[in-house]
Amino acid sequence: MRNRIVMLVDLDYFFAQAEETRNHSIRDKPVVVCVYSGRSENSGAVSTANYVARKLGVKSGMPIALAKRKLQNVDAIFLPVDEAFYEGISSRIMSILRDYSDRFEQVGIDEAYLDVSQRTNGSYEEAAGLARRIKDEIVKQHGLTCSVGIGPNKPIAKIAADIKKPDGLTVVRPEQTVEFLSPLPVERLIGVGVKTAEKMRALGVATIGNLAKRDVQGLIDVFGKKLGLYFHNASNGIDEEPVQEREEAESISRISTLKENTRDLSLILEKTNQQCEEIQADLENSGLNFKTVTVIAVMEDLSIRSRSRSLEKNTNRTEVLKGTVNGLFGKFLEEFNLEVRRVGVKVSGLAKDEKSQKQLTSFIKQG
Ligand code: DCP
Ligand code: CA
Ligand code: CA
Repeated sequence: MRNRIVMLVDLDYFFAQAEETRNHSIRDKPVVVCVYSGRSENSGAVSTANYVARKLGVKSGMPIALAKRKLQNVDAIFLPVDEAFYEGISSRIMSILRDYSDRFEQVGIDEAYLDVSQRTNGSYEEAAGLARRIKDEIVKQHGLTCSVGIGPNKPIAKIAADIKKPDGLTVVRPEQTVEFLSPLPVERLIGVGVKTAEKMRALGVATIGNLAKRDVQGLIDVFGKKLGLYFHNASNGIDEEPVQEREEAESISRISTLKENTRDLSLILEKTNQQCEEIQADLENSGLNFKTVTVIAVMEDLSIRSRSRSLEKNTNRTEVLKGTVNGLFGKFLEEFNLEVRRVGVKVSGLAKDEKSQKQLTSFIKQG
């Protein structure tokens, strides 16, 4: 049987690196991307930070105030998250990755598994070359680095990608898996959290190698059948989960902050029209159309409001989307008396576009 080869591609310090691409001058400074809760100036949490900031002790999930203390004597850049901007980059990179894979599975905004067994003919050598080409293309097209792990299955590819960051490329051949996994702490395995790790440590199991040497029945006695078996297999580098396309997105949305709070419909529509066009591009790329349109607004007092309208039948026409959004926001402003701070558009009730379906069938028939 041919080698199975799975690749995990994960973008480095994604939100912060995305910010660096639109403002090169912040590159060498600590960059911290924040989710501001809006309650007071520094309330909220760090979403992510570049490696300059990480060296100074800043981490994802940390309170913004703490990050500011860690960086108080340096020229650091604090920015609010801009999901729409990152989503846009992400979807363009994902479509590059999809083109490089036999089978593709996106698992987060900045990472995906690629099954490349077929196109590399089971050669790890070729897979490494392919990974280098992918890395080059993402740098060339988007100016972003990523870290790649290559292995015989998903968990090994994932652990391999995490081992060397940023801009890493780690290849673990089937015959190297035991040697690769053995010295790593058990927490590296998916499903081993702090509590389980403690329990394992109490049994004298600290590394994946220790775990692999345990008798399966002993593990089943302690953790139950399902988990015991899983730990046994995982620590021995065994995993059969296929790389599988996820279900279609149930909705596509964009949200962003207005330059200033406003009740001016034309200013709002300027932003939402842009969002509608981005959504339309996503729909087009995935051959989908929509039935329901939702407008979302974060008001000046940070309350969130939304209004929806469902159409008679599915469509993917931008004019219909823009028109519906226009109508909904017009009514919306009559209904609420506050100024609007952030606006968003969401389409749902997604279905495969018949036209693209037909094209696909006729394409198959011809082929
Ligand atoms: N993210 C977040 N809050 C967290 C973790 C992550 O908002 N607690 C967001 C910001 C990250 C993005 O998700 O940029 C991707 O998460 P990763 O865990 O892949 O982390 P990064 O890409 O930031 O860093 P790394 O270079 O370690 O992959
Ligand atoms: Ca990442
Ligand atoms: Ca990630």
